[in-house]
Amino acid sequence: MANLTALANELASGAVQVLDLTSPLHSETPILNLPPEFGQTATFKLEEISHYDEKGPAWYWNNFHTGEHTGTHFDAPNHWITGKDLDDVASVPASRLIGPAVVLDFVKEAQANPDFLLDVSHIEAWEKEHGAIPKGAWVLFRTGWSKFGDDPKAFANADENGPHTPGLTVEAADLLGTKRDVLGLGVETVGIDAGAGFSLSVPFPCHNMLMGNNKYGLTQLRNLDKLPAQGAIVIAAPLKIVGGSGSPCRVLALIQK
Ligand code: 23J
Ligand code: MN
Repeated sequence: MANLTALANELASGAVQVLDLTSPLHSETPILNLPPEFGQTATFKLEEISHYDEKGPAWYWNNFHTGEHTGTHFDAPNHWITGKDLDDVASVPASRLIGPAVVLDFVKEAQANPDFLLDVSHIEAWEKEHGAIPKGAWVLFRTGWSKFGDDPKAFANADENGPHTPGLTVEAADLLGTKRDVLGLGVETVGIDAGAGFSLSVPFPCHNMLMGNNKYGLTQLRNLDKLPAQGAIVIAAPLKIVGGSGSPCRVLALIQK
């Protein structure tokens, strides 16, 4: 109780700030493009119902059309075959939507090499410098990729060999999946796996090992540059889609000024 009163006071005074880590959701929001033999996700679309007009003289509202995995979104365990018997997005406990955030800053590496893969040695070196990844943490992989977020072509960074965006090695995905008690992995890119994730020795290792270990993904995050390496609290709020594999998601961070 005392802690929540202190938090309320610090929110009111600005000593604790609320950051929005969410990308705007609109018809140009980048989506994942899989090879053409696979089913494709949908872009976001608004469909107007009425706008203070003959269809509704005092009200404006829309229907919307979107993929579950469009824009800043949450990957639930049942999104991947390895987690097929685990939680759908509606069953994820609310207590597991909020946790301490750690921010692993690999902007320099991703800038030098868009195919940069975070490996176990990087995570261990980060922990040596900043302390252990706490229990129940959101692990946020900062790559600077969000600067391309308003340019779908640059965001996908694809050539004839497919997309080139940073991600994690199989071993690093296994570390987060099985050797750290985390909520999940948050990234700035279109999905939690590298652009070349399909061609790794375990295809899409982050999906495979996080979903398979009842952990979650958060994508297309912004403003990670405004977070400390340790000390922020992150709240993810996916829609409670019954049976859903994920959802567009508002992601907020609390930071101490
Ligand atoms: C389906 C297949 C491959 C991938 C993805 C979805 C995602 O990235 C996603 O949004 O979950 S890599
Ligand atoms: Mn997804």
